[in-house]
Amino acid sequence: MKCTVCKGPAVIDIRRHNANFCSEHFLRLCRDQVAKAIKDFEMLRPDERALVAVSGGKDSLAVWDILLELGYQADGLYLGLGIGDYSDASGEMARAFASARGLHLVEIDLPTDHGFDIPTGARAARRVPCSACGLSKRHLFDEAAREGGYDVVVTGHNLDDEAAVLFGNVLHWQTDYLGRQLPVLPARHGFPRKVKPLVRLGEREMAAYCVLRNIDYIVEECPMAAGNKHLGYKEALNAIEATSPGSKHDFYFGFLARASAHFTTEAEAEQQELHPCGRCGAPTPGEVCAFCRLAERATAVPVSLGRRAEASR
Ligand code: Q46
Ligand code: ZN
Ligand code: ZN
Repeated sequence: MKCTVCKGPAVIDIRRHNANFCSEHFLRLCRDQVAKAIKDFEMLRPDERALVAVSGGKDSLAVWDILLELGYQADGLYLGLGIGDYSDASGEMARAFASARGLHLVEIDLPTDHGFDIPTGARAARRVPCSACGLSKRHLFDEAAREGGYDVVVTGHNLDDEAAVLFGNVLHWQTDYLGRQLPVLPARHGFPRKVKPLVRLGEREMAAYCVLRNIDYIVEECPMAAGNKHLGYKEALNAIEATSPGSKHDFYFGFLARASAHFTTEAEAEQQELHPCGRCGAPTPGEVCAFCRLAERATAVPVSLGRRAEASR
């Protein structure tokens, strides 16, 4: 297998590009794809400060690395979710990456700083863990970006993630979500801009990127992900992609080019009705935001004392 660019020995094939790459040209491809996404969707300018939501997984560490390689100003934000050993190990990966490179990592620990962990919060609020987790992450990322004076929050969602979310939203015609499923959400109502620079790169490419760049990342999935519908959607799309390379890309980018605008009016209408949360000031459609309500219910249940004592910043 030879590199399509230089004819040297290739280390990876990318079927949707019908091409093979050596290490150097693969790393260049990853940077070029991120640069193209940033330019096409006007995600980020070099004079802006970005806060990268880092989980310790391959995608978020890779996007942080690529942004720095491209010359952007990017700090990291690690959020400790209190999900047992998984959180301990993922925090260590994020810290090791940052300290080896002398980068600034902002840390928030849900059990220490807000008095509850995701498993407790989900049980108390009778939500599935990923729902309690997702709303906590959105809230705390926004808050940290506002407090730190960052212009934009960056997440490591890749093409596989976005195609799977789109697949689920189309399957159930969740039109309000479809209107917001964009690689850039502009800043408004006190929310910072949110961008997903990895939308042109797949999961397998991000794992290869980390291996070739010697980035250690947490390989285990979050234990709460078991039974998560998105894993099923990813498997379904992988089966389609195997027989028809490029399908995920066409599905997602075809949606952005030809369909997403049809759903934005509904999403915009919801945005208009936001006002500050009575407790924390975050924009919300109700009196009290979803995070404050979750925190209130979750802290009514004592967090296991062991975990609280263990949690550290
Ligand atoms: S961390 Fe949180 Fe994920 Fe774990 S609880 Fe679900 S959403 S699966 S990316
Ligand atoms: Zn090459
Ligand atoms: Zn609030």
